Parts: sequence; C-alpha cells; structure tokens
Amino acid sequence: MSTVGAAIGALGLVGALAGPAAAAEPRDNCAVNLDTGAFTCAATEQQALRAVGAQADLVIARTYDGADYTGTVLAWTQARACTPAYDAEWQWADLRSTAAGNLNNKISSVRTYNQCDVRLFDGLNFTGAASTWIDASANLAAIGDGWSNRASSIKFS
Ligand SMILES: [Ca+2]
Repeated sequence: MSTVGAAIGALGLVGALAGPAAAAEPRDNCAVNLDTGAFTCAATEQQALRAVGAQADLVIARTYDGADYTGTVLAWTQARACTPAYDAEWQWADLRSTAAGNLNNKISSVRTYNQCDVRLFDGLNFTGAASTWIDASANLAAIGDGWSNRASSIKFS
C-alpha cells in the first residue's frame, strides 16, 4: 500500500509542477487568423499559426512591439494575398484583444507581405488620426508625426 501511495504522490507532484513550468516558457510569437478572428501566442510562430488554424494561410503582416522588428511579434494571416488597390480588405478594430500581451499602443515596427500594406489608427474602431499606408517600417516613430506605441486599430490592404 505504501508503494502505491508513493506513486500517486509522485504523479501529483509532476502534475503540480507542469503548469507553472509551461506558463514560464516564452510566448513571444503570436498569430491572428483574420478569417476566423482566432488569436494566440506560443513559443514559436509555427506553433501559434497551427493553434489558430492558419498553418496553410499566408502571413500578410508582422507587427512588433519593439523597433527594428524586435520583441513580441504578431503574425497576421489570411488565406489569400492582398489586391493592389487600397480598400481595407481586412481589419482589426481593437488591438487590446490580440493575445499578444495587449498590443494596444505598443506596436513599434511593422513588415508586410503578399502585396499587403497596413494603415494604423490612433483610436479603437478606426477612429482618430490615421497613418499613411505602410509597406514596412523599422521605426514607426519616423512615420508621419510619429506612430510608435500609438496604434489602437489596424487595417490591411
Ligand atoms: Ca492609440
């Protein structure tokens, strides 16, 4: 009986330690599936893309909370490339809800792919000042009157 008790105790200990250990892993790679609205963060971008069901999708943009494409990265995915015209093909109205540690007023650099550009808005729901359409910027502070740590909503085209 004492052997069984010891085994159960050991399993319980392993279970208790697994949670905190997993939570302490870096989760700096995030993904948003613009088709479904699903978002999450994980240790790698591949894991994040799989978790939001976007592993076969195109990454149309990456936004970073640090300048020079550093820090937490959020990959925005969609099933097809953007069209050449600027017509806001996809959008995200509230950057407080991106699972990326709350990217509201935190995006500092951005890259785009597959013919897409991004437009940043100071306010939620595309209100307030808007940036120009941006193809890429390693330092959003240098765009217009300054767009580092400012965007609260975002459009893609
Ligand atoms: Ca803002």
